[in-house]
Amino acid sequence: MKREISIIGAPMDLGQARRGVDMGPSAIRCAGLSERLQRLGYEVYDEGDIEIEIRERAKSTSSTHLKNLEAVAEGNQRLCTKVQEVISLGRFPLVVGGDHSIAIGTLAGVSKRAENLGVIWYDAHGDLNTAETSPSGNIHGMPLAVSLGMGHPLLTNIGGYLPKVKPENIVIIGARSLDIGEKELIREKGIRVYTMHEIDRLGMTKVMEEAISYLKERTDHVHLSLDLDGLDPKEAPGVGTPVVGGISYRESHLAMEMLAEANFITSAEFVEINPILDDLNRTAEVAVALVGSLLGENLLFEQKNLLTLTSS
Ligand code: NNH
Ligand code: MN
Ligand code: MN
Ligand code: MN
Repeated sequence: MKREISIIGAPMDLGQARRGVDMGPSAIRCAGLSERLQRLGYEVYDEGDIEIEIRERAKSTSSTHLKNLEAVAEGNQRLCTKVQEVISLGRFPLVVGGDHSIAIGTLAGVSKRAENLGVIWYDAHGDLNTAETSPSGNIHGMPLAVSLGMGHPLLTNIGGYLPKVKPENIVIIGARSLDIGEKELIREKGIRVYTMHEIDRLGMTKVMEEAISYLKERTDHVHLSLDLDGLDPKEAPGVGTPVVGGISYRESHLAMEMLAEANFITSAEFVEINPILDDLNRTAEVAVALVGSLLGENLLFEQKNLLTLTSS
């Protein structure tokens, strides 16, 4: 029975334009992440931060409109290696960002052990752009496409293999800002998406029940990639690309609690927390509270067992 968690900070801000998201890992630590998990009974190892090039030295060298391409790729290769190391020790990898481009490295790290990695992408956005469809050249809008094997080879080849995930093993939750090329890709690949419309119509309970049984049927490991902009900006204001009309704080807790009950998440990441844009440290505090729910706070309250977090 494994009850060990490794926190890995990825202070990445090169996948998008706004300053400050590199301070996300620090903000989450300040909000009491380790202590929260220790109180739940886990053995917590803080692995510190992955080395990421500073912005001032990170300009792309090759002829591409993908911003900071090489430095994003290098940081993600390091993250992939770290995640694999943590997994080999039998620990649950909990990656904290940093912008969402770090999902490239996390997924490269976690998908190696899986035949059929499942991914829950909790986000206002699809992050399914490629160099051709990206409106911005920002790599944080691309990690899910990259993980499908679509995109610049410096990114798709991280970890030395591709793809990391199959389209039918992905569930996107909370989408409300999808670019045209992303919508086409979703249709073409048959990716399962619960937009805000479905969350409104079905309710979060039904959405999560469906998502969980869908993934349980077809995957052997499931990664949660949670972009704080999936939540409504009223409740999580410290994000670089807020989109109104998002998932509520309570709905998000419900979603995390249902994942804890299903006991099948084997890795997770919380991204896009930008303390410079925040209202004090509120968004990091929301993230820490959601991590608590994901890792069984409510189960403990109900006197059920701690999650086992078995990794294989
Ligand atoms: N779709 C836009 C882009 O590709 C915005 C992506 N921004 C995000 N994604 N925060 O989660 O640039
Ligand atoms: Mn995202
Ligand atoms: Mn987003
Ligand atoms: Mn396995």
